[in-house]
Amino acid sequence: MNAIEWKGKLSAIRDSFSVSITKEPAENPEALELHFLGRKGELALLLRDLKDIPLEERKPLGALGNTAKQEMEAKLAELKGATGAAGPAVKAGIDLTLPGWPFPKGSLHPLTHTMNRLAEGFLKLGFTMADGPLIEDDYHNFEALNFPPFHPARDMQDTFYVDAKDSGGKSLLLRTQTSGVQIRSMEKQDPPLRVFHTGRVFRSEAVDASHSFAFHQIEGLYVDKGVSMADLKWTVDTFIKDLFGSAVKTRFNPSYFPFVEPGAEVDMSCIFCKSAAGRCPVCKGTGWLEMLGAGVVHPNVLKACKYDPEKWSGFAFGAGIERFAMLLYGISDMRMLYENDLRILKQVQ
Ligand code: 2NM
Repeated sequence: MNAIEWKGKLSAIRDSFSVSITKEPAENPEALELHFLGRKGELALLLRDLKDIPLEERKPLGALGNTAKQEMEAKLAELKGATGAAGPAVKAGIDLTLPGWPFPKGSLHPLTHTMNRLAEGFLKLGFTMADGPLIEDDYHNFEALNFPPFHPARDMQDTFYVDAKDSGGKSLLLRTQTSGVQIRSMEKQDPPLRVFHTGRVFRSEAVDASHSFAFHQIEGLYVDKGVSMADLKWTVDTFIKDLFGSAVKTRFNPSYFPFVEPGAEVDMSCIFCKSAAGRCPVCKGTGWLEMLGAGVVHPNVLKACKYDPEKWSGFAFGAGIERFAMLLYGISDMRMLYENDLRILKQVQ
């Protein structure tokens, strides 16, 4: 082979390479590299043929060969980069240049988590989940619950009244407690009955670290033959131990709610200080946290729902969900639950 023939072969290889790398669909760059630049590739074989060419002509031909090799290497690198970053995958609708795992995903609000956990506890105890309206009439929010008009206990539950033209003369309001759901359950269903409800309630309150004009409650009701305060105590104690651990104790103090008699406030032993003494900021050193209100359903409430109080009896309980959420997730100010600060929300997944 002489120098002219060698140059002709080099240019044929370059042409063939140019055609190969612009083909549609693109050829595999690794296969092209092997074919043209590999140890037994077309260019390597041609460079080996240089040994037959007289020494004085060999040098410039060698330089031409090297330049061709560098150009081909650069083109192949370009092709590899293109298929790697935005090649067929982008055509398929997947952008591989986007950041990968961990992909940011939403999570349930701490209050929703808490409501789910409370619901789980009562579903396990055989209670059924019930639902009802946020805008209630005066009857289901107050009257059926043994709050007659002008009863002083209504003062503690001042609320927002709704001026509705088509309410049929009923006074409508944003419910101050979820008890209306229990009343509606009794209206719909004959005893025995075991229901609970979690949801939002409203009161005309000034907002601070432990008060809000809109908050959440869980309430439950069990009516059957011979249901007593003892059943209430076992149910509440079992529920609290399920949620906070079996080491937690509960205690009942007498209290007043118009819809129960007798009525009680239920405390649980403080889960932060673990003793009655000391300066625990959560229980203020008392060793106890007030968690629920409860009692044996007042005969007037049963009568309002056409349940015969001589035949049936029941217990009911109610609690603020924010309190549970704050204790379960270590949140010290209730407002943190409403401000939608992702730094707070993301801590509960
Ligand atoms: C509480 C405390 C005590 C309660 C009573 C009823 C009903 F409808 F059966 F009468 N529902 N919820 C109740 C009882 C609620 O919340 C502090």
